[in-house]
Amino acid sequence: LANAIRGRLDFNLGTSVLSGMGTSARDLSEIQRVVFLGCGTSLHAGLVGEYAFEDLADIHAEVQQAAEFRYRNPIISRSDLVVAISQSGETADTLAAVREANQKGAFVMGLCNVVGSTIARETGRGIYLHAGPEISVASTKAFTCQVAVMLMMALKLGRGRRFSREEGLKLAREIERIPELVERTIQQSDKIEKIAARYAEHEHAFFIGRGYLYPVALEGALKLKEISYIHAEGYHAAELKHGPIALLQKGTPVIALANDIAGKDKTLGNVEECRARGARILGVITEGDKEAAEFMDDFIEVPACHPLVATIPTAVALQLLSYHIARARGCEIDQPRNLAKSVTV
Ligand code: F1P
Repeated sequence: LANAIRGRLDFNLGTSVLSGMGTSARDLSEIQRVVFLGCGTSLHAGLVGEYAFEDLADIHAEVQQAAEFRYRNPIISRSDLVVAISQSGETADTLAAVREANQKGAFVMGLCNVVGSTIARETGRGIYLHAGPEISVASTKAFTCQVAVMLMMALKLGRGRRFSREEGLKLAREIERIPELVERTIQQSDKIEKIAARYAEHEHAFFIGRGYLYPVALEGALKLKEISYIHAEGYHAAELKHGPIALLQKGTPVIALANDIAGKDKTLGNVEECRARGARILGVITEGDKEAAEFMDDFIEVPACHPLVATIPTAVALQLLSYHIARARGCEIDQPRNLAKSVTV
């Protein structure tokens, strides 16, 4: 993670991240829309990218499922920046989408971890994450690095659009804190292990979040499914009552991402609705937030930080939760059944 951040936060010259993209600010000034593409964890990272680009860079951004790209007739033009996100750089659906976007003349770049991978080569320009080798099948540090790099890109492109240089520097300093925030979250591993033991026997779980934490809720559910084989679904907190709430019964685990950021009160309201149906609530909250802690049966604290940056320690807390639940269930964590590191067909 520190590698992904290092050397890219040069805000005075406006070059570091852009030079990593193999392009110039002038090329990018023509861009009208940013389309993020990915599968699985990379798709969830793309959703954070969408929020960050709109919020920080004031550019129309959207995430599209790479898996569906070739089965529709997606509208992509020369004024689109297409960002293909892939840890392995070999995922077949993402690669097919890259080829189609290339054909349509879009400005296509890759966000890959594996140097020299097919997507990295076929995009021609892009950023390597330098997240180190992902030993386990389920993507973990690639997600946090993808998010960190996209925050930096959004910050770079947004300077002078949405915020002043001073505000940009403030957020840059927050991004620089990410390794420390993650370290502090990892230090809670023993506490998370004890909490995990209370959730390891269940066969279903729901993850809820809103705003920047919505994609993290999706990713938390995916990690739990992948490595512990618990049926887990991530929902926007407000979507729960549009159907899924019917599934809640006494003891059903609901993991509520209720960090102290915009929308927290609404999420706490949703927690109350779940509690009224007998759900057991595990909250992820901001360190020292006594008000939020009151709503929870159990809680994991993550350090206070900028809402965009909070996505990263929160994701790490959920990765640790899945890890400990999977261990308690005796699952093979690094090589989960039925999963391949890169899905090349
Ligand atoms: C996409 C992905 C991973 C997942 C698993 C299967 O990979 O869905 O997110 O954890 O490894 O593939 P990639 O395109 O990011 O390499």
